[in-house]
Amino acid sequence: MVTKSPVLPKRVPQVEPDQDGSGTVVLERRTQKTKPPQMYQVLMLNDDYTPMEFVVVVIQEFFAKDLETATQIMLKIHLDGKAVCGVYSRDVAATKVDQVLDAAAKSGHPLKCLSEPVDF
Ligand code: TYC
Repeated sequence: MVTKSPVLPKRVPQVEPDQDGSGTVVLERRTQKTKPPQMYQVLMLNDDYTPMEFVVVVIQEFFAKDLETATQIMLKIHLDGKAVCGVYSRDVAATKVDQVLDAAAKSGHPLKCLSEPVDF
């Protein structure tokens, strides 16, 4: 007669093999092995020369914000000296900084932007 082996859950519980031949197995709940990736915030800095309208357009264009949100961020930069425009993975954050600095340089504005690890 052909007997089917029972279908057991594959992953839960985790059963460690009987390593020392004692017949004892360890039921173990594994802790998470992978950490979430470090994220980077893109900050824009205030200056006395870049027009407010230009900053609002840049924030809308490169950080996908609507007009009202972009205006609020621009005003925060103007009043506090800096503000976070968005939080991204390292490469995306670096690209955003390049895009902003490029657009500012092409328009002749001294607008500055940088990225730093979150919890810096
Ligand atoms: N302070 C600028 C002005 O009064 C406006 C400004 C806002 C500049 C934000 C840069 O990141 C900036 N024209």
